[in-house]
Amino acid sequence: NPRIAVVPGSFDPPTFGHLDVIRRAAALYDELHVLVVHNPDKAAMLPIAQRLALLEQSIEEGDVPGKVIVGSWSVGLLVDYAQEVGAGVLVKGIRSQLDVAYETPMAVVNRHLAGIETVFLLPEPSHALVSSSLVRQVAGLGGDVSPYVPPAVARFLAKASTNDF
Ligand code: COD
Repeated sequence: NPRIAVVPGSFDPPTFGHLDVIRRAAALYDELHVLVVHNPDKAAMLPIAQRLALLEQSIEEGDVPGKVIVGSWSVGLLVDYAQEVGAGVLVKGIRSQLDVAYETPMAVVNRHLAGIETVFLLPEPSHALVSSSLVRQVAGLGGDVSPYVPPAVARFLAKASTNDF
């Protein structure tokens, strides 16, 4: 049986932190579904379709090895998607105690709901401080975000900085 995992996130926008988790998860599983999920707790900057396009470009430009499928999910439980594609594992990145506190109850619920395990990866230290919210803030104020995001995202944000999203 192929080992299939889902890497869910808001990816608003994708960052080097995300790409690090995706690349390392891709090395652990036969098939990886990177899934843009609407997070009702967060006010979005980019529409889902734009995040999908930027993720696809970032994964391609980043030469992520293995079978990586990019998709989005906005109706129903995340574990419904996982079961639909035959994934037994969710992979998430843990930057700090805050991430542990946020992810722990979801991991327990997802295991109870569907027997889906959550695997946590610790970030590469050089990317551990990067977050989409930081990138949104710097980009919104006209700053250079290229140290924090893949080139495709940096290009998009530089072009979009004079417009509204
Ligand atoms: N280094 C390492 N990991 C990172 C970094 C970094 N610099 N930045 C982000 N990450 C990790 C995050 O910890 C997370 O694991 C992932 O990358 C995505 O991060 P974000 O910020 O893009 O996405 P979130 O945290 O807003 O996404 C949360 C989900 C939408 C995935 C979450 O809310 C979820 O799992 N929802 C499930 C909905 C559901 O089914 N609910 C019912 C049962 S709980």
